[in-house]
Amino acid sequence: MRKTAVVTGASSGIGEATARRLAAEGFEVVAGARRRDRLDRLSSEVPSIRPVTLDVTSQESVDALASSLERCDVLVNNAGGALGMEPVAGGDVGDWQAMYDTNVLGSLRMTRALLPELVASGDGVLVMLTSTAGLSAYEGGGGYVAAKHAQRSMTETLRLELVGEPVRVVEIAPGMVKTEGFAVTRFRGDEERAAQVYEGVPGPLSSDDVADAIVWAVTRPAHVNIDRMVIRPRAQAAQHKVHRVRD
Ligand code: NJP
Repeated sequence: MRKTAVVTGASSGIGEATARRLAAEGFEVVAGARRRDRLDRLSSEVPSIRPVTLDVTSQESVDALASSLERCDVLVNNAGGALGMEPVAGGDVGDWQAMYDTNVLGSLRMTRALLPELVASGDGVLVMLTSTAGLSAYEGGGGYVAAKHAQRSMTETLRLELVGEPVRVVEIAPGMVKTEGFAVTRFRGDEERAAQVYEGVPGPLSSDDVADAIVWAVTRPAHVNIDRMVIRPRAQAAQHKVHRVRD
């Protein structure tokens, strides 16, 4: 039976690119997200990708996905993102809760649901999409910085707790990635404001750059655990040290 990989947040950006690359590597891919129309399009292009409607903030939805699986060898906890750029003093409690629910608790729900299958596979790989926002703070990072720090801590704790089990725990922490959704979601659909994030940056990372790293980490030999990979564009030396070309 072919190995199965589950990718959350596979309807756009890094998740979609990862689903495509894992399928090209020979995995059966279960692609989960809320926007089913986009998943259906992806699946019609790549038949080894199975679309599943998934909301990682709903236990019921996560359980439904888990019970539809015959096996799970790889879980990529990618669903997530940022909301707003207000300073902490003006932080919106609802936004902070939503970011925690998706990035942290969403990863927890998926991990709890699929860990038995990952262990049973004999060589499971759990990938957490964190962020360089989980490594250092930046002004306006607010609830996103807090959530990604929490997700990173959860990843480290899990690796300690799983030592001796046949499961690798891999953290991928990207810097600036120009994806379809990330900045648009952060600025609530304001495309102009979203475009400014990448303005003048010669070569932000693409979704495919990050997917490439994920698939590389997943396809190392079973005894090789890539603990954390930090990937930034050459033009980004630190969270807020970004080279921009102005005309
Ligand atoms: O963003 P985007 P990225 N249940 O908006 C899904 C991290 N990251 O690829 O449900 C299930 O294109 C959503 O699907 P839908 C970032 O924090 C990024 O850039 O249909 N799925 C979509 O497929 C995140 O963890 C950057 O709306 C849910 C996907 O998530 C990951 O990379 C930098 C969901 C988001 O795709 C992918 O982000 C960095 C839910 N409740 C870390 N809510 C960057 N782009 O610069 C959302 O350091 N999704």
